[in-house]
Amino acid sequence: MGYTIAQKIIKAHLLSGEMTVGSEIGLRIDQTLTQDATGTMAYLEFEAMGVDRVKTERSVAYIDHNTLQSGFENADDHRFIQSIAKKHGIYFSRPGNGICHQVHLERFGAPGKTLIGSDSHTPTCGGIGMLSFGAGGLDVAVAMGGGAYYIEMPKMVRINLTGKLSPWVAAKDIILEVLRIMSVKGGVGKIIEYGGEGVKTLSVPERATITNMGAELGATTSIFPSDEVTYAFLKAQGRAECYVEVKPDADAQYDEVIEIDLSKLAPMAAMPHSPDNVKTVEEIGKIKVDQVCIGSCTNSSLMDMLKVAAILKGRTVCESVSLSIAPGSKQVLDMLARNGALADIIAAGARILESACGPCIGMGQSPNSAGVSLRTFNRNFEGRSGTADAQVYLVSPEVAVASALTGYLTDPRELGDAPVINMPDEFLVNDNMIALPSEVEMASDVEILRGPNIKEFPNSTTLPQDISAKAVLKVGDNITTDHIMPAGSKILPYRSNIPHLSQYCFAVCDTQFAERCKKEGSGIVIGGSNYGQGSSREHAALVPLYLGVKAVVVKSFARIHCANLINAGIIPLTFKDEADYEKIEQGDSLALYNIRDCIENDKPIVLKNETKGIEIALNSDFSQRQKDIILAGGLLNYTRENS
Ligand code: MIC
Ligand code: SF4
Repeated sequence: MGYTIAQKIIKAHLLSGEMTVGSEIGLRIDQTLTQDATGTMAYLEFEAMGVDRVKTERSVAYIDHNTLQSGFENADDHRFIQSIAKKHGIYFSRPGNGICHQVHLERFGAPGKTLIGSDSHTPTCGGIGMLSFGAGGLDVAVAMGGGAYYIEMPKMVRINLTGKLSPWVAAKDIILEVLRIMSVKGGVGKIIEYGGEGVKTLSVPERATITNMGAELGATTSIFPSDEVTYAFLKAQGRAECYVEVKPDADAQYDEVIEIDLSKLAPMAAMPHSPDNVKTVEEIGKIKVDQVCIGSCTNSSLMDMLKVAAILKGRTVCESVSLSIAPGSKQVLDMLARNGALADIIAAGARILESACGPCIGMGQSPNSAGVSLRTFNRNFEGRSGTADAQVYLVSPEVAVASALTGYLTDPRELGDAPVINMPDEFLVNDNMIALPSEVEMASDVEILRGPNIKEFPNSTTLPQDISAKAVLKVGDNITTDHIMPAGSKILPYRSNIPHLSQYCFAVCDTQFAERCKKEGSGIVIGGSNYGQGSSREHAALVPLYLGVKAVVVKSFARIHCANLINAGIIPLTFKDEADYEKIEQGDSLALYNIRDCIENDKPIVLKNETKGIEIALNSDFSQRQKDIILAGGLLNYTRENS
């Protein structure tokens, strides 16, 4: 039997386990990336592991999330990360150089290699045939130290692309169609591979838009084959030497096959408040728009920006719309500036933002009250924009810019002929904003610069025999990490200060949550299906740990969050019978007796609801490694015990 692309790369990087679906495998990781909002914590964890020099082929620390700097906190954290990078052999992408995924695709990603990043959109590099995963900061720290990255061997899904996109229909519409078909939990436990005749019609940035938003499917990762289009992109980046061909065997077996005829797609939008709430622009109709934001790691490539500039040229943004544009990297911005496209964007009245995440993570540009915001981003979770009652729609750059001109949601096909944009033969390569690490022999001279914002991360203790705690919170399905640990301009600066962050934990669902946990001293959280979808932020586990959460009992988990809970020493448990979710109310007294023994010796786990006098059966299908981590009280304790 032949192999899929992902299976081939996994096989070449397999350190432990067997490639049978559902069993745990350990992978050798060639490259890592961090961004600043998860990076401070990842590097504190890396320090705690006591490794002198990273053991990967390439590790890069990016500064792209916390660039608002409304106080000293972010600038201090940047200096901390820069000094750590210098000392430990990590490349440092300085603030202003761009969004991690865009820059990594341009400058470092390589087909056939593995990458993990402390950001859920790390699969962007799947656009060039790199097997890339979003992970918690601690997993990235372990990989930097030369350790394996563990996942459950996923199922393989093939999305067969046929035909060619019509004018004004974009790569964004392809992934919105996939989201419409599969939903935000349809990708859990799966790797999505794109194939078919339609692939060669898509440029690398278009492929990267698609793999980027595989994160919204809950997929383990997404990947395209590498081909002559990939080669041309890498060559244009001056990196032809890292090209290798990766493609599936002709007889590769897939667990699921989905067919998409590109020529049948129309411009689409994901409506509030979920990326899978997808309809065509025509179906949604002409709603009035207040704000349009173009950028983010999904749609900020040179190609996207040139398209936007060509459409804006000689026109003016509608009087009632605020249009902001954030080119994804310094390379993109520099090239736009040099070829005059930036002037066209400015002349039309767009507000130019720094090459960073910006409004995507609520760092500025919050919409007006109940405002309708069209964004080329990847997430439209409630409140993420910073305005609680904003209505955020996810759209292609074409729909975004057409709507910015008219003032209402517009099918760009109304604008006449679509601009034709070709990929450049050569990108402007200038890596002067990537600071190199110190030479090994000079490393001991590098001083680590720690600001007062950096506090210790919470320590967990070994798992006790019994846990008795109240159900401190009961929530429904599809709870995102933005619910558990919100971001935005007021909170993000404190990513290295868990005590400060803790007051905002679950505030979107229940403003009393943190206080209640503190009063109780411990707690168990009850949730529905796809709990913890969205970002990779391990703060969504570390902060509940700090607040005394001992276990989370839900219908099902999103992959990265589940791993983060285990790493933090919080037990992730699922109902054997989902209907039992109804048998627990917030405030009930719960107990997990003999939990240590049950986990250690594979005995059935029972949750006792002492308030209602009933017992509820829970699943415990942990790997031996996961069991050992939970028993040790988290991955750091486990690593200390085993080193
Ligand atoms: C996001 O898009 O939600 C983020 C902010 O990039 C997160 C990482 C974080 O919370 O720092 C992600 O996607 O992992
Ligand atoms: Fe940054 Fe938004 Fe991409 Fe997250 S999704 S990495 S916040 S641009």
